[in-house]
Amino acid sequence: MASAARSASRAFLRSGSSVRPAARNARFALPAHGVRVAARRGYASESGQTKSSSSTAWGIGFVLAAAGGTYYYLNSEATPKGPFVPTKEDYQKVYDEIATKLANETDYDDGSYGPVLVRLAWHASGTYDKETGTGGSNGATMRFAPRHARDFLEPIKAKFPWITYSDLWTLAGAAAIQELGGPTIPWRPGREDKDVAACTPDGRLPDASKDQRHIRDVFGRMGFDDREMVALCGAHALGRAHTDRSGFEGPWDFSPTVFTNEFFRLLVEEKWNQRKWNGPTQFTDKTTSTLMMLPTDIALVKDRSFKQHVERYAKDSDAFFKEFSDAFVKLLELGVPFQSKPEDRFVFKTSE
Ligand code: CCH
Repeated sequence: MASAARSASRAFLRSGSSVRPAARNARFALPAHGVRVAARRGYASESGQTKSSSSTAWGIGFVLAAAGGTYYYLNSEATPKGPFVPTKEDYQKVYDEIATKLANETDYDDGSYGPVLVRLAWHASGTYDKETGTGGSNGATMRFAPRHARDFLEPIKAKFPWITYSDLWTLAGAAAIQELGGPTIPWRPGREDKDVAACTPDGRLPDASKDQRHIRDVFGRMGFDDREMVALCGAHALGRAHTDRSGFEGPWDFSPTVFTNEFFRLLVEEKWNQRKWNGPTQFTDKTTSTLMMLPTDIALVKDRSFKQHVERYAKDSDAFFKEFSDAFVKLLELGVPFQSKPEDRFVFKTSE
């Protein structure tokens, strides 16, 4: 049944949607990479001490200078040429690399790694606590960054070693939203990678089996209001739940690799029944029984204040795109001590 939704999603993609080529094959066809320790927080291991061994050419190495992650180009005598200060164009190159890889590697899940990259950016950022100023994307301190997303990004980190993991993870989330047909996500660099001591305690991310009070507690702790909470949850238009990850199963709509307001339309227009199965409580649509909603998703229409935004976004895709973009930009910047100003954010060019 879930495969019906998957086929529909691919058909949607094939039907001339603005986005990615259709998937070739089923999900989980990804080669079984081992968990790479370096991907976890290996920033201390890669650059440093790299010296060119070539006596004929200028060797270029990168040295991680101090905890800030500033890279220095070295010549063959290992004399610093000065800090490498990446420009907007350098970050656009990282964006382009992510976009190309997303377009080429369609043999995963519903045909795109985009959704899992969005989830990585959200989880990296969603640990923020406005009272203590702890958590957030600064630090790349996520201990359980999804393996698929990390493995996808590791070659990009290797190609652009000057970018911090925490900048890369958030940039990838912004790129995925744009590449999957969503709104522009202005983004700026400035996150540093930190070591394990900066990890926040577990339990800061939301628990899908809970209700509206829990959503308000968790997102309120990050500093979001009701409108922003609902807008952010609209990211569930993308991707699916996996029994081997969260225990839940299935996509939220028929086009899980295209960013739309379908999540809200279906929440309002479809009838959602509790699924009878040997798994955690989740809901399934009456019409096809192929889609799903989490208890926290259903809480968005049970709560009066949340529901008014769900209904608004269901009717007005432009409003959703705009308000999602604003809230997602805010999410990715929580707790980051930027040197730059909000008006200095980069607007990346989406691939053709
Ligand atoms: Fe989410 N999310 N999310 N979510 N999420 C899951 C998957 C995705 C909750 C629970 C889950 C946001 C908010 C919430 C994505 C983006 C966002 C899954 C299935 C659960 C469970 C994981 C699995 O099994 O693979 C809960 C609870 C909340 C809030 O209360 C927010 C905010 C965002 C982004 C802005 C995306 C994308 C996915 C799909 C991932 C994939 O692998 O396809």
